[in-house]
Amino acid sequence: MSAILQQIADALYDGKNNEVAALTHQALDTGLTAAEILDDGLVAGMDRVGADFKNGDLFVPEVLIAARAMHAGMDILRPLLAESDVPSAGKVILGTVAGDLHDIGKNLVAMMLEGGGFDVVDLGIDITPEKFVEAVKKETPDLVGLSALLTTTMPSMEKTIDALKAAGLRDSVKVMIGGAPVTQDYADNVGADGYAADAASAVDLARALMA
Ligand code: B1M
Repeated sequence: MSAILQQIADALYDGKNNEVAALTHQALDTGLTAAEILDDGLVAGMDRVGADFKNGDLFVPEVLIAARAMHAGMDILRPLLAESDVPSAGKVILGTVAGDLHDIGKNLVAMMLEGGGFDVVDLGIDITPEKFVEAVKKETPDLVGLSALLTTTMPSMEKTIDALKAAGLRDSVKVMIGGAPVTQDYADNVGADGYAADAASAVDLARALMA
């Protein structure tokens, strides 16, 4: 990997957004493509953030700061990527389920997925099954991600999956779920395609579901 891409990954890991922006411009000036800078600079840096978050070496504030640095680079690359038709890793619709207002974890998942090269449509909080169904019809995503933080709102996950079935959309998407009270057993019981315990694992899971 070229030295400048390594520098971008390092600066992103350290949350240095101005440095990431300057290095991204510099990398473009040296002739590297937007796709190379995305994959081997920004995504590589965010993958390291994800791995260290998963193993407890980084915490939520550091991940948020790194995500801000990733956005500084993405803002420069986005128009170039749109022009060059670089395929995304996949399109994900994400939301916190009906009745639930918690979004800190869901936002982290969104940022990490973006850092992993996915297009993310974040529907927000308190999203009813009907709104998920509408969004799947409109956006035709590859994946639907459901987040819940309350034991009382976990049943909204099953209701959302049932609504996708009733609308004839279940086979067109993979459904991944997560949130503090959610478990793999629960995911199996409600017929989700996968469960992730944290934001970094959500990226691994999304990649596996796309494979
Ligand atoms: Co609430 N709350 N809260 N709260 N709150 C909890 C969740 C609670 C455990 C606190 C407690 O009692 N100890 C408890 C739930 C108990 C239960 O159901 N078993 C609780 C309660 C009861 C409530 C209210 C009912 C309180 C009340 O009003 N009486 C109320 C409910 C409101 C509602 O939603 N309808 C309420 C309200 C709130 C605030 C609004 C004040 C605020 C939310 C602010 C916000 O999100 N914008 C809040 C907060 C902050 C919390 C705690 C303190 C922190 C949650 C959090 O952000 N964690 C929480 C207690 C705790 O966890 N210590 C608590 C950090 C975040 C990074 O982690 O969200 O787990 P987490 O996300 C992780 C993983 O779970 C995973 O990845 C993330 C990053 O690694 N993940 C996914 C999440 N979504 C995923 C999706 C995926 C994959 C992975 O795939 C799609």
